[in-house]
Amino acid sequence: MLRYLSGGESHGRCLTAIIEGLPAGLHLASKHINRHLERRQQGYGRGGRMKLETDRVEFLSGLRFNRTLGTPLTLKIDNKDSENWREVMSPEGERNEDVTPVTLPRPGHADLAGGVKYARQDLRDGLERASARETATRVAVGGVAVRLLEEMGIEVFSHVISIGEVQARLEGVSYPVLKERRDHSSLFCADPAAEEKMRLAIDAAKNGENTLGGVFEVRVKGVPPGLGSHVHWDRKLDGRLAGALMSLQGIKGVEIGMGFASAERQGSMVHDPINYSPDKGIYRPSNRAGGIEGGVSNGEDLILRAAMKPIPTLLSPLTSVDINTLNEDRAAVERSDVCAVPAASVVGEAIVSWELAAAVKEKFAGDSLEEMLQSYRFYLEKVNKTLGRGKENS
Ligand code: EPS
Repeated sequence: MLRYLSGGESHGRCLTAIIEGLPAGLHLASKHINRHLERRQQGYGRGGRMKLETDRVEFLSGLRFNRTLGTPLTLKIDNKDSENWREVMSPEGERNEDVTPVTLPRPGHADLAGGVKYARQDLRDGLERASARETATRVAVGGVAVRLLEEMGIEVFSHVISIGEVQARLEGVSYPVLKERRDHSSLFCADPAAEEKMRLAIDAAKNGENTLGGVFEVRVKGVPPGLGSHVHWDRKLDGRLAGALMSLQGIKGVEIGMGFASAERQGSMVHDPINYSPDKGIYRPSNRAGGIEGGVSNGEDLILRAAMKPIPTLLSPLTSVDINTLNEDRAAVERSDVCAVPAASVVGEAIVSWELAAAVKEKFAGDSLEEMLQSYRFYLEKVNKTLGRGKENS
């Protein structure tokens, strides 16, 4: 079983994660993680915090000469900004009188619900952990998962498809072009014309002291059929991926393949026919299902989309209530981002990578990478035979 726990507050000293269940012998270096961490810090519309941080991973256990040991892998990312928050976030000692408590919860953030649940008088006790700073850990952990998936030829890719009301038009854009354009876009959006309009929309939101959400898409290539299972609810791959994406800060909706649009059409316009040709074997001429049927990957690309609400911290705040005085007032203002959809797309990629790596580990269990790969190849041979592909069929 592949699992992890993470710790860390937004303005505490550092973020940490411990991953358990990685196979031994996986090649891993900080550069494999830092490339994703760097991307997560980018994106037009982010606030001042990202100028202070340079997220880099440090391995504290589980790795020896760039090979995993099969022991718990401990990761650490420093919060550079913590230097400016020593007094406020000190783990020990007496609280300084100058440290003003946060008592005006921001609508849309975890401030009020978290404060009530954990019985905190200073809402900072909860908001520090609810902050999207935590997503740096998810990206680091996802980067490790990406290394495992790469060994199996599985590639995870994400891009932004809308910001506010501006939608990217991507009909007919091939996958290599999509990747190329995404990598050259300040919003990780593969439609340059839409990107221009999205930037203007972000500027307008900023000028109006407002924020903007949007939608990102995650695609996965090279997924073998058979990840997840139809036999029990908590093993269904779509349920696990959707649940994991929903757990990302700000996400209010997830769809797979045709998603919500499939509810408006008749069955023949929704399901993907099953075809056969001697050269391809059994194949699917379309992929409206987004690569998952019955909770099991069907060998097609996975296609998932997640909708992010606008950031709850507003420079012109909504009405709130002071939890001490019960007087209505404007919500607290914290330094924040105007739009973090591009960053969320990088986190979404990491989240999907992690869930897939966990599913891969379950299906091709092994204590060493070699053992896992052996099981993987054996299984693929069987699959190809069943689907009438390759020599076995001639
Ligand atoms: C966040 C508020 C901002 C964001 C932060 C998420 O942080 P700060 O309060 O320090 O300005 O920048 O995101 C990150 C720190 C990050 O690394 O993504 C929030 O309240 O959720």
